[in-house]
Amino acid sequence: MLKLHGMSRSNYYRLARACLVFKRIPFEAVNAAPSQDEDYLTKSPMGRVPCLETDQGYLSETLAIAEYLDALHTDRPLLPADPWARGKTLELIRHVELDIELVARRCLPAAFFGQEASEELRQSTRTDLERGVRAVARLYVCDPYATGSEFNLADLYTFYSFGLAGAISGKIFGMDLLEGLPQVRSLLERLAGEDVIREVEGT
Ligand SMILES: N[C@@H](CCC(=O)N[C@@H](CS)C(=O)NCC(=O)O)C(=O)O
Repeated sequence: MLKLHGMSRSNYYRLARACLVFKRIPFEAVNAAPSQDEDYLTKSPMGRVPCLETDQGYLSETLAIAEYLDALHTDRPLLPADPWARGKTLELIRHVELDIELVARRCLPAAFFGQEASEELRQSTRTDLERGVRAVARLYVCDPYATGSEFNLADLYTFYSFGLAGAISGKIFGMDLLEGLPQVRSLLERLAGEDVIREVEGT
């Protein structure tokens, strides 16, 4: 049986967990924290969570895990089969991850762990976040789901990335990340009611 290593505090772990739940693939949850121990680095080379344990070995990186699960079980696809729709879905996912989530994360230690963030870091983070928001605003369809009529992996990335990025930007800049993205605000409300998210979030 597949084993998902990670901890529920991690938004990426919950995202990977949501992929398994959505696809109705049985798995065992293994509690693990990020670690630079040699043993853990053989499973996840940057020491991050989540990672997936399979009969063939370990797989890190949530997008790689999602694509693996989708190829392993073709029922209930996470990514569209149509090449264009798939490309557009992955394009949105990458921009959400690289230009929203990872940008906001620069200020995560200041937002949640009492560390200092210099004025320069705050400024560059805010500028880059605003640019990321303008970028994804051009890509979201939100009719009713992130990329159109079907729920897919972009919806899961939206839910799990915007939750964290919104919390960080609210705390550090007093900024409402969704102000320029009313369509995403409504989407997030809809997504919170999806069975898969309710199951993973325990709501
Ligand atoms: N790109 C990775 C990011 C995963 C990630 O950043 N996980 C965090 C927990 S939410 C972590 O393990 N951080 C520890 C670290 O970066 O050393 C993925 O898609 O899985």
